Amino acid sequence: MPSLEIHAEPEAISIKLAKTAVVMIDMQRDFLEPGGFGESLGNDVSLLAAAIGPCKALLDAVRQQGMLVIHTREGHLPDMSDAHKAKVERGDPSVRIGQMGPMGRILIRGEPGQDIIPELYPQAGEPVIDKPGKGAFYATEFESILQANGIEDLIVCGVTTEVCVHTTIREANDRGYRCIVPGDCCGSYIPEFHEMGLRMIKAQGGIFGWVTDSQRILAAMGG
Ligand code: TIU
Repeated sequence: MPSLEIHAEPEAISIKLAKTAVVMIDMQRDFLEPGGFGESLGNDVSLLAAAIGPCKALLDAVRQQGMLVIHTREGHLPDMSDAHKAKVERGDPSVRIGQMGPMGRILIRGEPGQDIIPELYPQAGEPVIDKPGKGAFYATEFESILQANGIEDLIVCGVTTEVCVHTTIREANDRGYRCIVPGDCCGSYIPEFHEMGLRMIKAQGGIFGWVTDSQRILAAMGG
């Protein structure tokens, strides 16, 4: 597989396709559709819809290149033994984690709401990481999959920019992975946090990583 030079801020970055994974963070019905966890927290979930099209275009292109695609889903075991009290009892949501909503029990593995939206559904063979926390590395097999595949760099997409995407990028950065973030493939319920989240990644010489967009990645692939 070839290398690619991707235009990005704070500077262009060269990646080897065979050593780069595309990570789709938590593109789940619980965050993107009404009646799920995101809405229970008081959010307007329609704000995340803009990321779906760019993610789909990127997925189509990287699958054609044969790149490794990994999906994550935030969620807990049905007995909630992996859900900290501090998380479950947080705030004043309309429906708490584990309680029944229109898409099944909120943020519980195996429930319809916890699954990935149909538009971005994983293809056969693509790893799906169920994670109890905000970051993809905490209490999951994510890093062992990266290591087994010789992955050095990550293209990180998903929701929400300043929560699970940022936590994963910070975890990855500390473990030596270079993170490239197409901003239009991410989204937040709080638009200014999306903007600031992207600025935080690329500031100070790229303190957490590189910020680009789906068009610049597709252009680098010749598409
Ligand atoms: N609430 C919020 O913005 N996000 C989360 O709770 N999880 C993820 O970001 N996936």
